[in-house]
Amino acid sequence: MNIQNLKHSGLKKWVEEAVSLMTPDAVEVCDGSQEEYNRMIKITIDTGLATPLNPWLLPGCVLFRSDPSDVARVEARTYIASKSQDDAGPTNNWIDPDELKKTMTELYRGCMKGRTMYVIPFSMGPVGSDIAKIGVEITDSPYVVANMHIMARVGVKVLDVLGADGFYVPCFHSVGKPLAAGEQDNGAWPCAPLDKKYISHFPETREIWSYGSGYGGNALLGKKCLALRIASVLARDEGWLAEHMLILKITNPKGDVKYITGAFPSACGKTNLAMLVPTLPGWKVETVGDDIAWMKFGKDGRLYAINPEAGFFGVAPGTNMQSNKNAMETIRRNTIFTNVALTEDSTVWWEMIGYDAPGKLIDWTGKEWIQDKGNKEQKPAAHPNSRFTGPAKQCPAIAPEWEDPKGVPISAFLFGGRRPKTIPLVNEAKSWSHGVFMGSIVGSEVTAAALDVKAGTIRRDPFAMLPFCGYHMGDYFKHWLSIGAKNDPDKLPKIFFVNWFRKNEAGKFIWPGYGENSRVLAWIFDRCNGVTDNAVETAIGFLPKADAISRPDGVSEADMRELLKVDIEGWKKEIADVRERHYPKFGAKLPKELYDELDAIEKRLNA
Ligand code: SAT
Ligand code: MN
Repeated sequence: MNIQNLKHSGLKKWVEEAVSLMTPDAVEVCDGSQEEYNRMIKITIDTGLATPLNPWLLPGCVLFRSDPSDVARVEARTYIASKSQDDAGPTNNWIDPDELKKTMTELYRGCMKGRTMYVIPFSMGPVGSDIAKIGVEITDSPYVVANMHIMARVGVKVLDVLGADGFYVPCFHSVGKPLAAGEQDNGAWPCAPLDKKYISHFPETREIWSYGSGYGGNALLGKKCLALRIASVLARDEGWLAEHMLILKITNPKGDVKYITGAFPSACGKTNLAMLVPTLPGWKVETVGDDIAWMKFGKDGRLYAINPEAGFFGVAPGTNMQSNKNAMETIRRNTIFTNVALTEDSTVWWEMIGYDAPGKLIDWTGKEWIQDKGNKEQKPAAHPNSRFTGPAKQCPAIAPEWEDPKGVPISAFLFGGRRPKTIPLVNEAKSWSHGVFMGSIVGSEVTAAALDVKAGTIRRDPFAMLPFCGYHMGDYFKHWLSIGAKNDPDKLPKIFFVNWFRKNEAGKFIWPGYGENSRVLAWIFDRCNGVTDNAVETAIGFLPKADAISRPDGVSEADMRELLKVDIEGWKKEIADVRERHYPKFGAKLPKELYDELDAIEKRLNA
């Protein structure tokens, strides 16, 4: 489609201005068709960026290898450019919006020379849903177009809903590598050096400007940039929630259904939990979303969630038939792999895929790689942040309701992190504000010392939103508290803290995790279903009674007692850590109610 087809005069003008600034060789408005997807893939194969995979074993799949400098989100180059720095808060990078736009306009000038500009109209959420939002991404990367086809709903159907004057979030993206006359990428992943990369958000004007990276959340602007950073601002202003949460559907043996959302920092198995295969007989878990939840109150006073995405952008290493059978089956066809290893028969391999490397591989840097299990220093064949982009509709466990425009009614929020000590297997908040307190202290213990932290400290990532909140985190906590104050407490979801990662003295995990987590979900389900005799009230919240959670193989009665006890000394340290090292990071905007919760727990622990 060409620009003349655009009926929305504001959109047309915006695209025309972008064309004169970025001077592409051609412009194309994406229609979202299969033909278009196939053409994007063909272009990337022809320019040497993509490798087609074995059509019998992985039909419709391709592999990309990015530049070694462009393998993850770049938080240090991600900006919240609100008018006032105080609105971005102390945990976001900030540049004055006028200054940032000036700098980036110069970078954008002529940046698409030698390339085609693609204009991608996309809907985050089912097209036409009241909870959904529309964005339009301008990009010079066919890899981005193909990924957006999978991760969002794109094309003509979105333009139809947008109409002549609908609201959309304008998103600029360029890889930042113009081509000279006759020059081609020739297999070299295009991107700009780190100090030229910018992932910028303008919350007041609801705009996203990204430059210099072609990878993941830096470039697929519907995901973290729109669905979290910009949407969190919209949600604050409009009284809803845009959260970094999975959404799952759970059915008990009687056929009763509940929906649960959950926030976990990275590397806690969020995608695995969303696609869990229960070991508990008669229970069923289905997937609505694995990464983001948008939630609004319905007329009945309940909170309804949609998954704004249409695909999974999941971490490959560690994904296998035991950790996540449903993900493995989702990505057998029509999937884009990025930075995994290539086998001799043109399939894919990664660390902890469940079997040894079959022969000689090409690693993610494009070099020959032969597995040497004796060599502990051997570099991995797949990049640790290598990814699959797979259509959600291909997931065998996808819930039939996953595209319901009304969303699904939420009964519980889960928060959790990797905590070898102190935090019990599961713990229900006493109240909404106690639950917000729990969300605000989420974190994982640092296992290997990093530059800025020593091993054993807790790296806290409140609500798993620290890198994704488009405004001051103190105001974000306040927004969560106000949701509780404004709505019927009996209709609000209950809030739970879970921890699958407790270790014993010998450093071994006490709880087996994965499908066995269904035992904990069953207790949570019952709590939401009005069961009251399965819990005891303690200083830190409601804990399961000794036999309220059935024990999986290998977990003794003593283990269970350990998993469910109130570790008074551990909690006192936790409280001190939050008081001294965590809450002060948010400055004067940290709501007093959260300090009140801290005081109240401390008092109960000392009683
Ligand atoms: O690259 S993404 O931001 O989409 C995924 C992630 O880093 O969490
Ligand atoms: Mn995520």
